[in-house]
Amino acid sequence: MTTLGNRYTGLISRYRDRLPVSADTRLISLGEGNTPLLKLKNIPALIGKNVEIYVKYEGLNPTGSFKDRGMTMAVTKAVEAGSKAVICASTGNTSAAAAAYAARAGIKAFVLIPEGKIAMGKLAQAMMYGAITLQIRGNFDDGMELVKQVANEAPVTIVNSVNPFRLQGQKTAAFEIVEELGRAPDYHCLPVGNAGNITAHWIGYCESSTPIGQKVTDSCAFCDGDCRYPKAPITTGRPKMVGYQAAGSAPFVRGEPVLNPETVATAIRIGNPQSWAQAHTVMKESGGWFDELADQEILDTQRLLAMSEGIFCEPASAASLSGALRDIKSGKIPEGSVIVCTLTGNGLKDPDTAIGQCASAVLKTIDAKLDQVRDSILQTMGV
Ligand code: AN7
Repeated sequence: MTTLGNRYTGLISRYRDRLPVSADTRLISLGEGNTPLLKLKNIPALIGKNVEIYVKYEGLNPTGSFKDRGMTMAVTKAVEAGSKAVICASTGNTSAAAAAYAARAGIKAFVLIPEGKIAMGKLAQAMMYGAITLQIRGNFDDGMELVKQVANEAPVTIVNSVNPFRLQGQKTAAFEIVEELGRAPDYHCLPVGNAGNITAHWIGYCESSTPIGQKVTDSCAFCDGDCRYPKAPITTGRPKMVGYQAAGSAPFVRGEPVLNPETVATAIRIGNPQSWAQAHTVMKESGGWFDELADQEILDTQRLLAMSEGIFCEPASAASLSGALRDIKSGKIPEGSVIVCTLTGNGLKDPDTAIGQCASAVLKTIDAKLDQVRDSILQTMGV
């Protein structure tokens, strides 16, 4: 089959030489990746610090989150292996992505989601893309255990990030950043749930900076000391990786699993992270750290980003910037630093939480009369 012109056709085609696919692998893609790396213009001045902050806006992926990067690989490899169905447990975004890529591939998707605890947009996506959507009376961690067990008893491929192809797809975000900046950032901040994404980014940064033939990182399931997918390094630097959790679901900060995780940032309402060991390796190798944020800090930053930069991310995503701003203010992240924060998901995913925060402040009801509209404008502008 030929393709017309010079279209962008997704991250596997772009990074084919650094991903575990062969020339005749049928690629399942929705044009994911290639997301904007936006430099914040107003927030650094607001906090009075001389730093360069970039946000990687992963909410502009086809299903509205970074999960598409991993899912294009996971579903491509599932189809290559002859699988007819994929399954995942999810706090919402993984289920949306699994459902969409399965639809694209023409196979079935089964998704287990915690009843009442996923954002409305994500539920709409899973249903609309035609996934068999099983709401469980339990949380993500319960769902994850069930998925692992049922995969032994039914012909389904797990597409949670325990599937190593997921991390291979997600590592490409680091490639894009290094290529665009011409160097690695000094700090890379992410929200952490299962810690798959922070691990994947570290793999990507390491592959971008490891001479051919050397071991890339202990976090990579494909790296056995003689990496199967080497590529000439394009930079020598690597960032410190910083992972932020919601205080009510912060197993990495507690040092042990959290039994009943709670947070308004439902995407990261995870108490028993699947990439526990890898994430600790990432911290050791990169010199980074984990920290936690109160729900209110996360929401305040979500709103600050929307109002002062015009960028709308979901609550979980705001944890990366929220933590970064706190650590910049305290000096833990020093002035002069180049910082990248991943905005993992689109703000439109969770309209209820957004409206709940702003309604009384910015939503006014008036009659459909010229004078009332005019007065509202004049009052607001102080004229
Ligand atoms: C917006 O969808 O785990 O640390 O089931 O949706 O790699 O788990 C979502 C995770 C951050 C955390 N931000 O990433 C799921 C799910 C958003 C997310 C994370 C998620 P990991």
